[in-house]
Amino acid sequence: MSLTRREFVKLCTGTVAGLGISQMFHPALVRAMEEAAKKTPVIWVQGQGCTGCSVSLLNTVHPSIKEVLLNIISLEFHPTIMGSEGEMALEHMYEVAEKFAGKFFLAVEGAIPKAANGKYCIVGEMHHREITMLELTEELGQKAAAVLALGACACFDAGIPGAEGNLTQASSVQTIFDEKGIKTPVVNIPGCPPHPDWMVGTIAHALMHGIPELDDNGRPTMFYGENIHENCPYLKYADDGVMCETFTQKEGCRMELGCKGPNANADCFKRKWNNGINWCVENAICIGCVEPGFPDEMSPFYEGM
Ligand code: FSX
Ligand code: SF4
Ligand code: SF4
Repeated sequence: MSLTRREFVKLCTGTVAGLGISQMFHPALVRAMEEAAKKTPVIWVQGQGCTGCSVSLLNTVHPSIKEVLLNIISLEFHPTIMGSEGEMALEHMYEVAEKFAGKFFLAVEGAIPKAANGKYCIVGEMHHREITMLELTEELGQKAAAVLALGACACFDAGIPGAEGNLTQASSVQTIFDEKGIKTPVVNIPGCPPHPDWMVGTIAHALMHGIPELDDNGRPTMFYGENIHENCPYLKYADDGVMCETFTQKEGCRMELGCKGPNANADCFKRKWNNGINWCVENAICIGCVEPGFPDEMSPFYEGM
């Protein structure tokens, strides 16, 4: 079966009658994703990151990670969760990239260091030759149908590895592509880490309908199209000038504690995290992890304490 884009967006945003946000991946959508995934492999590579993006993916609840890995994503390579390793795994990855050239999706987690010819991030070794994240990104990136840049580190200014100092010249996927003239489309899925739904949902959309609508920062508008402050449950306190002095205070806006919600665009306020249980602003503040310039331009994270 297939869903129209409109139906998919309805399912993703939970606007179908009777479908709550936490149940955003409706069984019909899961079946459609299973069909689409049979044709399109995903290769997932990791550069400079903390593996938090992968850990976040493993926290997906609707659908479960078991469903995602066994039925939805034809994941042919993933350094953290695959059973294979070493040259055998790399050979398989290159074979898939060759066989499905122009058709597979490349997921890039983490930044790509350019300094020292990429030697700060070695992803493996083949025939006694070290393979850098830089060359892997260029080689596979040229062959992919599209690249999903996962996490703040793979997007914009390369997140935490790209923060002030940046001795390794950590760079995002789009930066590398611009410098090398690689035209493969890049979808940015920022966040440190990104919400599992943002990753699974974007991959599902790419598999079924192609690249989703993107904003000026290359992010899917279906997940990053709304401002956190404008939709925050604490907005009424902000408007009334009622400010929190501590994180434990239940009533009051967190702006004076450093909240970056006014500068952040993502649907955390309604999607929430940890299977819809809570989100950053409820217990702390938004640090603007989905925006270009994170973390330097969002620092200091905490204020007034
Ligand atoms: Fe970066 Fe991914 Fe931040 Fe970590 O690996 S987006 S450091 S939470 O998770 O790349
Ligand atoms: Fe805006 Fe943050 Fe205050 Fe919410 S807590 S109203 S996002 S400044
Ligand atoms: Fe990132 Fe802010 Fe969303 Fe938390 S609330 S995940 S810091 S954008």
